[in-house]
Amino acid sequence: ALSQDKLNMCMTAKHHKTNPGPEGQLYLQCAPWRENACCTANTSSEAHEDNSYLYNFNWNHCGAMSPQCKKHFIQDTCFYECSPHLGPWIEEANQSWRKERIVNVPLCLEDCRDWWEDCKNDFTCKTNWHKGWDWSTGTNKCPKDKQCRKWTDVFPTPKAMCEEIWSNSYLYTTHSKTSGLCMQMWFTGKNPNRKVAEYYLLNNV
Ligand code: FOL
Repeated sequence: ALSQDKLNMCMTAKHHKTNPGPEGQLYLQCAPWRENACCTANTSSEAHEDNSYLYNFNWNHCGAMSPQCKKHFIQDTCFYECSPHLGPWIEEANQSWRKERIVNVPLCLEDCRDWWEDCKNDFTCKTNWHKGWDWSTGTNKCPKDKQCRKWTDVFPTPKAMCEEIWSNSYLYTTHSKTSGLCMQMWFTGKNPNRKVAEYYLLNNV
């Protein structure tokens, strides 16, 4: 569109709808977005699959990812694909697979900390999961020069993980979910993130 409503829009990316709107049925962890979403029902169910057609991404690249860790990656996928309130953080991306991306979305402390805590006994080989994989088999494998290491060696802190894993999609904050100053990956009921986006839009930060 010529003019965009920054408080209610979808980024131009691989699977996002052109405009947000209601989706009768979003699957499991993506269900909180059903009243207004940038994802389709199909995308929401794929978000729960290993090696889904969304990005053919293999969470189990250093052995099986634990279920408690994987649930956060599923939630991140729902947040990334479904959120209609990311307007203040959408920027141009010169990438083959998307025209736009999100940068420095202020993530609530609990969401980042719980994610890292639930993954800290898992293993990975890379800090940035966007780039540098071996895709020769059709799904991402660790490149030869990157060995699997303990999660905590790759990501010493929640901040390191939340910021580095998706190329600074997220900004680590010490704001809690009740502050109104951070975006929530996990919520139930009415989407609390519109008010947060409104705040950042108004205050230009
Ligand atoms: N979640 C959040 N919060 N932000 C994101 O940006 C995000 N992005 C994805 C999933 N969840 C997200 C998409 N993930 C490749 C790898 C991961 C991926 C999408 C694509 C990929 O094809 N990587 C290639 C380079 C491709 C290129 O940049 O041209 C590689 O070298 O591994």
